[in-house]
Amino acid sequence: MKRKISLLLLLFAFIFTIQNFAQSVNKERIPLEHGAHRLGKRTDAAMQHWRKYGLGQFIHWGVYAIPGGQWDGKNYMGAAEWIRSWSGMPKQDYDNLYKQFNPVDFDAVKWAKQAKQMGAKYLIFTTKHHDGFCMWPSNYTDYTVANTPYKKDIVKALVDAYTAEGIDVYLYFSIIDWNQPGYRSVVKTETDKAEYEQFKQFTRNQLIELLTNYPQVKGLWFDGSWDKAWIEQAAWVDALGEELRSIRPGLIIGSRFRADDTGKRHVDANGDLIDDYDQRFERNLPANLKEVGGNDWECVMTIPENQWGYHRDWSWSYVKTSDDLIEMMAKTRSLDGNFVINFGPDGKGNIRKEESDIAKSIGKWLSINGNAVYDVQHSLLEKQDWGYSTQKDHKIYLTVFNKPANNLVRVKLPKSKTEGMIYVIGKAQFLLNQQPARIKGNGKPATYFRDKFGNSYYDIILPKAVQKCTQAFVIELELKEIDKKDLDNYQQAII
Ligand code: H76
Repeated sequence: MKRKISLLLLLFAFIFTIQNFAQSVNKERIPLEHGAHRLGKRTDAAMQHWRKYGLGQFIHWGVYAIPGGQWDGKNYMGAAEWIRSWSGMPKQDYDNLYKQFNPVDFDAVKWAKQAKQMGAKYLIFTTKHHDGFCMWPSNYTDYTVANTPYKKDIVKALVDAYTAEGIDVYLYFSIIDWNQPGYRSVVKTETDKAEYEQFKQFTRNQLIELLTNYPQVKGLWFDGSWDKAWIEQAAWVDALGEELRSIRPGLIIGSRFRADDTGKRHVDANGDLIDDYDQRFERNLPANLKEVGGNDWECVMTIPENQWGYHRDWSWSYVKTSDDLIEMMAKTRSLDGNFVINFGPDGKGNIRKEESDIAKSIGKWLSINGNAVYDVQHSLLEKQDWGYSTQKDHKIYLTVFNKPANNLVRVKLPKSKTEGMIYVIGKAQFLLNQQPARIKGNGKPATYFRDKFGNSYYDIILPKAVQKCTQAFVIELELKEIDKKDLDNYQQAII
């Protein structure tokens, strides 16, 4: 008996040691001074607010809107806001374009009202793209809107107009600056080093200037931060980030600002997200929640394939429809991200018709189905063929993008984690016209059935009005957890 006990003890000790060993291997982390400074999501009010947005508007506007992807009779197929760098485009011509910048049709209030009507809850605006042209009168360079025929501060006009509409403003800022003599993509020589130091100070000055000039701004959206020269400055950039956050408590900065000590971007060498939300999903959506990795994230999307600034010619790539964008927005929300649609106004300050039409039609859709998009999270339901689902408290929203040919939406319910309990649908209605859904059971007047594998489903027959729907529609459900043995009573009760 004694021997048995001591053998057992020995066995336990052995298991314990192995477990400890495995844990310490798992836990072994690369020590980083400039990696993620927090594990998991930010929990403060500013970030909780960010998480509710659902839909944002991006605006790319600068002197590149004047050529609009074309110069001297030539059509440049690359991104219009990059035209200065495309071979064939004379740099000198580009660098003088600002002398013509005079967007006489620009009306910040009109843009803000349109964004509001579309249902956007935040704006990201290009204060400075890679060309270095500043849409605000910066004290640190002459290459700004102040020295154009237009003269006026565009950033201020937009911050004020959007804020007045209740739309939060984030400032896009490119680290790359082709107009600054000190800018380098790589620092090789001592001269480079000295010049780059100047550039770093210039960048810091401009960022502090932006936060000082526009106190309403909620965050900074960085781009062009992939250069080796910038990545090598990880420690300095990290300190700058802290400084910016101290100027504006609650400031939101995505994963594109800084690299970690080892040069890794977005996620650090330990796999943890750098800063407040994942900015990798540009023009691409994650496939599932696993890819999201439990982080906040955002997808910025162009309407044509890859045009951000105004391009006169949209004929050569697929141009997304409002339905395409609604599907992406629904998918994004079902995976806990924010979806942002880009607009590229022309050189006069007009938003093109294709974009205005999209804004209108998304706005119309959201005015009915907004509950499925704003202030929601991914739902308890697994991904199903008819579309995407989101959840707020006990309400689940099904955005049916693929209307079944048999007009029957089959909803597979999650399994209850509590022994003896099952999920049933307490209430179901279409947001479309607030009609209660007719729910069909298994040939008898019931709402629910189980297959032989123990999966539970509801079959929702689409009413005539919904059958005619040519766009995605939303069904709102309320799930209930009930005792399995009460199912029969319950079915009778809700018919
Ligand atoms: C590459 C690149 C840039 N990042 C996008 C958000 C656009 O600004 C594009 O020019």
